[in-house]
Amino acid sequence: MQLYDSKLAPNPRRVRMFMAEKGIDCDTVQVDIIQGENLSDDFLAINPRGVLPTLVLDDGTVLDESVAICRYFEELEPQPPLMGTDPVSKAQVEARQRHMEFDGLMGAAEAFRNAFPGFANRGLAGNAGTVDAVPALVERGRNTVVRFYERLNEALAESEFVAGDAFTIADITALCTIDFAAGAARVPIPDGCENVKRWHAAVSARPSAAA
Ligand SMILES: N[C@@H](CCC(=O)N[C@@H](CS)C(=O)NCC(=O)O)C(=O)O
Repeated sequence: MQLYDSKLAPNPRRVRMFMAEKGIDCDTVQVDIIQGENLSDDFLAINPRGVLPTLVLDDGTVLDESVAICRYFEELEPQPPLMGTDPVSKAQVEARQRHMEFDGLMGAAEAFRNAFPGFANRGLAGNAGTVDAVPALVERGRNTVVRFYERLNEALAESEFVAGDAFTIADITALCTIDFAAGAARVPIPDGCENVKRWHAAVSARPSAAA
């Protein structure tokens, strides 16, 4: 099993963190997105979509999409459960994980992608052809992230973790989103979002956060 990974990117980090929580290890291959290695013929022969993370199983099966890869690991190694434990909690975790992606990660990606000079003609991730960046999307993406922080702050007033009282994949997506938003997209956790700050400190202290 081999994980095609990219150290600085948020989606591969989600999978690394998920694996670390479960104590799963595998060979990794670093692919430099900034230099466009993900668009090389060699990588497109593995994943024609040109995105990371990409997991290649021993029988040659190729899995992409972070959550699909996590689902595979959840089935392979159910403990500790990170995607819910019964019909209701599984649905709730999935909903919260999607909220973190749509409310936060997409806005942060939009803000970063459309501002970063190296992506001036790579406005969409992966093998999407030549797509110009749209500068107006930087502001829109940043505003989306601010709304995400505010909503998350309200949710974390009610529960210890993003999807309730257990640490799940929704926390992993939220942490990777926030660290990417605060760093690459330059939208740190605003003052006033004290619940988010408390949660962020706690989740960042988990050993898996260093994965
Ligand atoms: N929905 C996909 C998104 C994958 C994705 O966009 N990954 C980014 C890295 S965070 C990527 O490969 N970018 C390549 C590029 O920017 O060309 C997933 O969750 O795996």
